[in-house]
Amino acid sequence: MLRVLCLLAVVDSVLLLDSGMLFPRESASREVKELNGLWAFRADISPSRNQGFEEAWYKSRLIESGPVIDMPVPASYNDITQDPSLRTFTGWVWYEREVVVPTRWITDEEIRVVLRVGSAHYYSVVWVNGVKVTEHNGGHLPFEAEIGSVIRKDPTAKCRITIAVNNTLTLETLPPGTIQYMNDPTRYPKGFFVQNIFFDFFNYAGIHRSVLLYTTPKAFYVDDITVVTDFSDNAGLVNYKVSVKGSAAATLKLTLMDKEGHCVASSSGSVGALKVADVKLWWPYLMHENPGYLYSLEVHLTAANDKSTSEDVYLLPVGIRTVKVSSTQFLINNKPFYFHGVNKHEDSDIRGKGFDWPLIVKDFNLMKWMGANSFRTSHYPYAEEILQMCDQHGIVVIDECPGVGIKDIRSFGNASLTHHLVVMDELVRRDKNHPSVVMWSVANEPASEMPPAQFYFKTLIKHTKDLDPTRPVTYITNSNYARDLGAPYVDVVCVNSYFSWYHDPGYLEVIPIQLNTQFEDWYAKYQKPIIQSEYGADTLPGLHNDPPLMFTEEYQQAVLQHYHNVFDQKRKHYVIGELIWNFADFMTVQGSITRVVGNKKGVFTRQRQPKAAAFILKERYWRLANETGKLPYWTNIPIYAMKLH
Ligand code: BDP
Repeated sequence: MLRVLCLLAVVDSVLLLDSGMLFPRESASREVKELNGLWAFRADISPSRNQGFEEAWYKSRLIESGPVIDMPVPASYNDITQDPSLRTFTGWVWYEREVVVPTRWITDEEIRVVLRVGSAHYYSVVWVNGVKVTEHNGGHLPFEAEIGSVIRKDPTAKCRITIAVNNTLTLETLPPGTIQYMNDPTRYPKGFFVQNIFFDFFNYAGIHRSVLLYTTPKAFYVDDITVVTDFSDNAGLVNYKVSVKGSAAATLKLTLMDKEGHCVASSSGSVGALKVADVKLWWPYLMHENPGYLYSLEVHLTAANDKSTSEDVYLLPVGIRTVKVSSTQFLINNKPFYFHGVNKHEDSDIRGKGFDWPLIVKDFNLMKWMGANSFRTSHYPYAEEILQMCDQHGIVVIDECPGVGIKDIRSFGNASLTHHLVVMDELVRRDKNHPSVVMWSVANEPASEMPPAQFYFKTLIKHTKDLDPTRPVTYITNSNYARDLGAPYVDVVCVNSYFSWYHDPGYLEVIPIQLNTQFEDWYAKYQKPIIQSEYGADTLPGLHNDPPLMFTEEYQQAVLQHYHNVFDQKRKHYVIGELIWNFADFMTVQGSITRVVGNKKGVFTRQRQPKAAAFILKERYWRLANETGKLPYWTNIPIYAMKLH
């Protein structure tokens, strides 16, 4: 009983924001309408970038205030046209689309109609039929607005949705940046300015994820669900809390179903625990013959008056598993888990950071092909559909917020910290129910040796733990173990290092000693498990040299092998994972002469073709899986992967 009460307290602590952000799913009471496709688009190229607001472009059709072009949604706008100024545009761009809303959604006052944007980078303002319905600060998380009252004002009118998006990064955005005006007329054209950034990927912008309309009942609806799972022996436990919005007195019924649709537990009331006999746990890929097992939690709200009965139904996939950290191990379901995986980016040709199913499925096939059991969402939250795939396939995720490039001391100020806390609220609210998410990462390579970093990370990490006491929290460091001021607060030390690349370039022989020292130093100081969260080398596919020279395929292979030798020593003790930088080549700014049309540290090209290093990782990861996962007769191993065994 005490255990149940403790977990219920955990469930309770997550709900700090005033509404939920459940992924829109169709059900008996909910409909979803995708608004993806071609939208009208115009960049505001006025020197102030403010013409759109001054002239209120949202008040009428966009084409009436100037020329428009076709823009696909979802996609970054940067690589869609031949216009170099749009590629690097900084400021407001305007999107617009007219939508046919089903008549019933308008005439039936009992329907709640919600407009949802999966993500738009960075700051967004949204109007419906010229009426502002919401704005959102932040480029990687969803936001929504109820629009029923606006579209009901004139039921005969089309529903015109206008979204203005501004990609400007400042010292208080996440990631941070600065705008620098170049005022010397002898060197720069009039009004010339640049967007400085402190991170190593292209600042793609636009509407990056799906725009949807969805419905729920209006009188009452399921606003949020939090589940926290546990098990003991054969019994699983799903502690839940459902938050209901609306005025009607409704009855809540919960049913947990297995994969075959059989009810395995049921309950009523907004807070409680479901007990599952003969539980099938959620296991990572390659750790069990049946990974990614998901139950389905049906949350059913009903209310009746003298005339009718109404209901709201929401189905949440639930994986039952636990996560724990000791001083030397990362435990999933009380068994040691070793991360052998990748760091990724949301990045591809033409669509930039735009959501794309073919790309996502291809990436999952590649990760499973190479035996990767995990990835980090470097350096920002990825699309929810990606996490859903991870849940289903058992791919373990370190979920990172966009706190990348916090290098300027002014980005440790109050305004930055406050925004960072809100972003963590939004991230945890969105991703808390994914069994695949096993750890939060609050930042990547901040200037954690600067004095204000101590208070900043202490506060941020504590806040994240308060939001979700069930998952460990980390940030990714590349600073010296002796000077890192945030490390005392993390649960797992995640270190990036590029020996023989940025340090001692070309000298492969330094890797064993430097990597060994790195691990020994960090462990001696903190006695916390360590993940090598990045390592790698830029490599041009098809470039060869033996003995290995930097940028050749041979050099990337050699770097990996040198690192792996040390990992194999240390993983017997306290090293709990290795994540290659990077899964695939990705686009960067032109500002650095160390980048030739992007960062080439991928083990796959940007088009997802393997470099030689991909085969080294494949062999290693399957070997590691066989050592730790007991899977000789793994049923899902495709024929091509079987050959290795
Ligand atoms: C690391 C950063 C990552 C970079 C990588 C590199 O975390 O974003 O892309 O270096 O330089 O320090 O390739």
